[in-house]
Amino acid sequence: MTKVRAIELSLVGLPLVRPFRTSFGTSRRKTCVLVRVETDHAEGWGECVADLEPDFSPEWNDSVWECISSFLGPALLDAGDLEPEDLDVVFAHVRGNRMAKATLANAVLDASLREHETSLAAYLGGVRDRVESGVSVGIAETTDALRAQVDGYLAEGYRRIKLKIEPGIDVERVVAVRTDHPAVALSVDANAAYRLSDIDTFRSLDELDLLMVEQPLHHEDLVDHAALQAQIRSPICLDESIRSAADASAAISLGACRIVNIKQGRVGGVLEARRVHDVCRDAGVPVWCGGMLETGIGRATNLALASMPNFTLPNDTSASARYFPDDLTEPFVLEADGTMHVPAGPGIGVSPRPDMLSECTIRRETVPARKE
Ligand code: OSB
Ligand code: MG
Repeated sequence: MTKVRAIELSLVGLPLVRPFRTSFGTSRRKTCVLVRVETDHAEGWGECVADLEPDFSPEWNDSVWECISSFLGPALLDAGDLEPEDLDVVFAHVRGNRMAKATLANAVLDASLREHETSLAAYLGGVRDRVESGVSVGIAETTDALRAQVDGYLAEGYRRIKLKIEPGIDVERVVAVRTDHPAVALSVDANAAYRLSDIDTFRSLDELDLLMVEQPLHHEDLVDHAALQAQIRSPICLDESIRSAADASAAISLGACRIVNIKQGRVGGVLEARRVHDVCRDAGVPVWCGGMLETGIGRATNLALASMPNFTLPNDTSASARYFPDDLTEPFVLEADGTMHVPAGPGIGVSPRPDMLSECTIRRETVPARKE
């Protein structure tokens, strides 16, 4: 049993090595909420995957902050002794807000595992100590700029290239990269920017031997994804559409996807991510671990998750240097064979470097206990 006696929220900001452009916007800086919980015997860390605006998901940094500070945090402080697995019940009175729930739930799990001197990967039943890593490449200014970036990442050893696309900046770019690298594992991610009526674009992409087409259509439209999947050979992978194990199960039954991108933050934390993993495994659907440009805290969590058996495709778990001039934790590095080590220490196995944390902190608050 673990009892959380204090919860501290921080908003942190880190410069990115280069702007990251997707179909929904351009990110120049990473700004996220970090949670630190304190128990009698340990501390635990959670990093939120939300960003400044509700563009990728309905949540954003300020909504996460408010949700934890006003609802989830006080409920957790009131709950007394608990197991991390009990948090679903503690948080059940708050609907949605999965990214906020994930942040706090992951921090509690981290603290509990540190108390038990168990690594997150071991707790999850991880089967590998290194995970295959790919890289997600933002929409570049020009095709030549994109080709140069891809060449650089492949030279570093990344095992899969994922190109962000949007209507009008798609087929020509993907053809260019495919022509440069006929055998590389290549995928595209549309972040929900297309419609079923864009079928001609998908037919062209279908000729390029893609590993998958990620989230081509609207995030709430599983039926249209099923209709598209019936018309193309490339497997559809869902990201935004999958908010829970129930969503994964529905999407698979409908034939809306053949691959699932698991982001633990998007589905409410590591424990729900494990349930998504299990649903997909039982249905014979491979999964991989997505990323949200996390700092080392979120990356450590993701690497542990990706050590589970059904994570059989390269993950968006790239090295610290791909994202930040200076990471919040000790930097994560890519091995020459395109893998990354899964942290083996207790909990997520890493903590923020105190100097970096104070340098990056924009705002901090201690969550008050609920008023009587
Ligand atoms: O759709 O996978 C996505 C980053 C921010 C928001 C959405 C996505 C992404 C990425 C980055 O693709 C993957 C990474 O963290 O390396
Ligand atoms: Mg995606």
